[in-house]
Amino acid sequence: MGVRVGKKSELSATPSPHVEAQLSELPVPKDRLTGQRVRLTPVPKAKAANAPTMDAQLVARQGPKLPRLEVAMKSNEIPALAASEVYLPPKPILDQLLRAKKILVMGHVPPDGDCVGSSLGLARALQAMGKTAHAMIDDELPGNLRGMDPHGEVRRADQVDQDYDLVVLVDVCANDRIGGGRDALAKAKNVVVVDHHQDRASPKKLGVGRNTRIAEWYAPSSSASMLVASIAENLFERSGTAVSKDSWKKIALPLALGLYTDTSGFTREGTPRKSLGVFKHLVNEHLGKQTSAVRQILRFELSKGAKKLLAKSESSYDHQQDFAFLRARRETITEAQRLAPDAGMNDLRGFMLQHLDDVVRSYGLAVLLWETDKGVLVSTRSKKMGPALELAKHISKTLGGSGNGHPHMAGGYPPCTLDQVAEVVSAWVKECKRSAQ
Ligand SMILES: [Mn+2]
Repeated sequence: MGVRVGKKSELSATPSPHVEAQLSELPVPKDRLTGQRVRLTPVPKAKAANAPTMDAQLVARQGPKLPRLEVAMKSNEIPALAASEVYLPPKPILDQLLRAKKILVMGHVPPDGDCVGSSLGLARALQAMGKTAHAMIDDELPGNLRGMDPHGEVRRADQVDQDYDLVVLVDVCANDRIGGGRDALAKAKNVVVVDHHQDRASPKKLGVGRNTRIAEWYAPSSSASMLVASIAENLFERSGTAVSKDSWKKIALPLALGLYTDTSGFTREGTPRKSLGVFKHLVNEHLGKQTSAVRQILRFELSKGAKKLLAKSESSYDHQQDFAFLRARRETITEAQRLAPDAGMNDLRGFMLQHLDDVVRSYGLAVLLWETDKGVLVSTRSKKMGPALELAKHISKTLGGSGNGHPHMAGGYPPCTLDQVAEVVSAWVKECKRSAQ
């Protein structure tokens, strides 16, 4: 069902879906949650060589750390690469996109840079081919992503038309993660899914009938934007579309930002060199070689009062358990909103997510609980591959809601109270700690 096509080294440089699945199913071994402690304990070389851990294998496959972005852009160490040199999209995907005249491209909620980048990038690429195409994300964009859509091109579910002949899902493959977009998806006769997460699409998960034609492209990539970049290049070539400099600029900018955000600016452990190469190509070829101007688009500042209040949200930083736990209750969030009237809910949450990404560098596992009136948005991060996804899946298994993501960065949305989720999380961490002893 999942068509996996890819060229050369990007695929071999990233964990195969098989390996990822194995990782997420593994019980949490001794060193998973206590990365720091394990590093303090020297492992005899011979033993390490004989029995490398799954993590060690992954890191070995992914190669050494990437150079800093500024350095990489100037040096020849990382060659610029067209995305189509790295990935070849499956023919059924390109065929459907070439055939369709009116297309809706959807990303997930809450949105991240990659889903904004890939949906906007693909919609604009299709427009450049003379098609009618709309990007849709059924949520407000957080402050740091608003600059990606200055003219409000990205539609909400109640702004889409009724007569698309193709619906494309990017960076997501389930109808419980697209908000009100599920109605338009249910009506679709043709569906294309472009995703780099582990889950695969099915008629049931998409909420479509058996007669709906589904073409799926799953590829283990650092971002969906990178896959869309390859799709755009291939579509233009196959259709013989001459794309103006200005159009390419509008297409390349969201894609470059999608790549940038999904890899935390190419600092995330295991980010393949090819990802940076593709970013370099987009920026050098289409964006006037202006890396800093590209990154500038993501700048956003919360009011000091709101920052302070959110910083005061319940949090514990436990070095012994190697665990940072952040909890934002509805009351705290409402007060922060009052202090920062210009900021949206996703801005406030985005601020906490940034903090989460920061603390996971010092703690093996970091979790944010964000209480809403419908449930609790859970975000998990782990230094190593595995725990973040294992915990997200454990929460959804115990409390409901979809739990999914990457081995080091996952989330869920169980329909219950913050205290209920907090209890499950604490118990899981304690259990991991206990079984590690
Ligand atoms: Mn993504």
